[in-house]
Amino acid sequence: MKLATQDKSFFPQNMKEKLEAIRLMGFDAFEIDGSRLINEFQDVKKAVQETAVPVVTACGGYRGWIGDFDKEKRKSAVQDIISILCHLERIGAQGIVVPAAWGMFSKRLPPLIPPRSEEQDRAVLLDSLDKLNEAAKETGTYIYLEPLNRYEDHMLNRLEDAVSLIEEGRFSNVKITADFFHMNIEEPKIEDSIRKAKKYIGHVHLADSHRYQPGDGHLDFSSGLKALKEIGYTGYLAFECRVLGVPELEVYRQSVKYIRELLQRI
Ligand code: LER
Ligand code: MN
Repeated sequence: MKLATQDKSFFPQNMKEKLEAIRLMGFDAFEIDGSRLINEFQDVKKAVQETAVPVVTACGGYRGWIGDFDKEKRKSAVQDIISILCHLERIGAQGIVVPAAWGMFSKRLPPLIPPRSEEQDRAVLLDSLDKLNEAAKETGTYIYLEPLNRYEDHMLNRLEDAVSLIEEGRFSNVKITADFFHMNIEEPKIEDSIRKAKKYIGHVHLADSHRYQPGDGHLDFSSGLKALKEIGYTGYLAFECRVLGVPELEVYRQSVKYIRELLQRI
């Protein structure tokens, strides 16, 4: 398994310097914001070529959500994600992380009752994913569908929710992002859920129990990483976390070391 990171405020702004700093910190690759990929495409492409540090995935950076309540916003999300996929293809990247929606509605917070039925949610998601699956096939990329915890999304919370959609739609190019922070809240046992979803896990997000850097909280990463190893997962573990402690860069580097050591031991 290889390590990637999203952008951080303490990384250099310049893309080439950013990728070089990422490598020095112990990462193998970068997960980029989708709008930055598009807006600074030539810069990103050149930086990847010059540093040989790959951009492997995109996350965010598009309008609306694929499961948006608003039809026009869903259309924008699908359209923007397709454009991001086309740019990812041009730099040989793998795909984009896509939740059903993020922060649009939670059934655990007032007003508790969403404006759409579960059946309608499902129909809308299948429709968006059908369009995205075609675009992903054409570009040789993947949609990494991401279940989020109950407070951040009401449609897809567990890995099995994403599996069920992928199986119903028979989507060849839709896989799952297994995010340890969300799994820690939603999965009864992270390692069992990983094993059950083994055919579909294509990407992983890492953060500790409190959404800060791995190693700082109380999440047991070793059992989850062991399950990933057992199922033959050889993809990226992308750090998606805030950083607690100073200096941030050093604390972050320690966290990379912590995960690398765990990977050696499992
Ligand atoms: C949000 O909590 C999250 O995990 C992101 O990856 C959203 O795509
Ligand atoms: Mn995530």
